[in-house]
Amino acid sequence: MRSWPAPEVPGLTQVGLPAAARPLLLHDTGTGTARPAGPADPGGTARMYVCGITPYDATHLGHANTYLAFDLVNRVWRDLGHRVHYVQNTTDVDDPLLERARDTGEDWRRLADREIQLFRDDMTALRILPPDRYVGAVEAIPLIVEMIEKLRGRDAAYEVAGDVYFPVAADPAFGRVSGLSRAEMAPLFAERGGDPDRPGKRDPLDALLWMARRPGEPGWESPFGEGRPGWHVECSAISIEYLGMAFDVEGGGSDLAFPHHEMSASHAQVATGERPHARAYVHAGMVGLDGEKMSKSRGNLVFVSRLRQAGVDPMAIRLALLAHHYRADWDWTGDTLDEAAARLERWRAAVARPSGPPAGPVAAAVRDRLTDDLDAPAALAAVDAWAAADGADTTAPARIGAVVDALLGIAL
Ligand code: 5CA
Ligand code: ZN
Repeated sequence: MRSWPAPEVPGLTQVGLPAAARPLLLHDTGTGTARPAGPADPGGTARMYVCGITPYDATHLGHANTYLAFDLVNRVWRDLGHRVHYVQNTTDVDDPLLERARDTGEDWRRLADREIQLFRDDMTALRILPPDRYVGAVEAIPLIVEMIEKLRGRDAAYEVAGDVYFPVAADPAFGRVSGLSRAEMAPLFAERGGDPDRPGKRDPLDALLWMARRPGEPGWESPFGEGRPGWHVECSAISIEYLGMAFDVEGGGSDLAFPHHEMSASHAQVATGERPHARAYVHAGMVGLDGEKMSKSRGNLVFVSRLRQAGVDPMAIRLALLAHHYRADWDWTGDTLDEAAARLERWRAAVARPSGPPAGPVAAAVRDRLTDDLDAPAALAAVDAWAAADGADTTAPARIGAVVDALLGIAL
């Protein structure tokens, strides 16, 4: 599937700043610790998989916040001199998409294509670096079928009334991704698309790999009957195909830690006989509106595209999101955007000055704060301090513009 256009990322050594040196530390959900993420050698390639949207509605600020967090990871790695191999999926066939299409009478494929295009446009406007591979579930069906065949070959798949399930007991490492106990898993599994009470399952937590075609729904041929893929196996199959095992970071919002990333890892580990699936599982916090998580099912959404249509500068949206730590849960309010727009104006005025305080210490502070588990709010504070102070360094405004562009993705 087509990705979206990449914004230019200025090299900071080209504008006379020193090379970055401190490795990136990221908080890993399973271990609860911040650990170095990415290759050890400076010229090495970092590999990242981030779960994409289910395209049945427009991109809201919660989605944007999650993709922005991993955009910072991408930018910090590049600044360190790494090449980045970045893969993202889009769940272009799944229950919520088919339900929405049925409710509105629209063809599900048309709905998915339209929302994917809107997502590309939103990501482009927000200057989110595109994945090198953007892969839809539908186009990945041959990979998914191959992976389910591998699981069947290892006795790690069984049928319930024509549907195929994965027995979680097949993976001795099940539970390491989320770090949750079984008692904590049970309610989350039921809440997030699982079917713990289905008769015939060996374990309530066993996850659906393949769903036999239901009347009125699309289906694809497979050795285990016509049907469509389960959700978790989609991300296992796509990530392994394009990144291999033990890639550096798997990312998404915190609602994906369990069951989605846990199950994807177990499928991958059992199918390949290797572990881990990813070296670190990194999760962004949930953005809410008026005290509730922003979600399509709750209908309390602020869409990026609506704000853009209303004439809001996408850089103000980006700054509004950056003002919150990526792992925090927080609420969007009317003030969030006003404050960001005011900051953007201050920064633009500051880089338009003929001179300012030297850029070197600011670049060092922004890098320092970002490599420490992406502390964007502290990085913004360092730029705020520069913008508020006077200085005689005539190279500084252009250099600060490059720092803010390369590391924070803000075009001033
Ligand atoms: N297609 C699957 C992943 S394979 C999916 O979860 N799609 S989604 O459209 O529901 O969400 C896309 C991404 O946005 C996921 O990483 C999810 O964790 C994140 N997300 C969803 N709602 C919010 C929210 N309110 N705040 C922050 N991130 C969110
Ligand atoms: Zn996923």
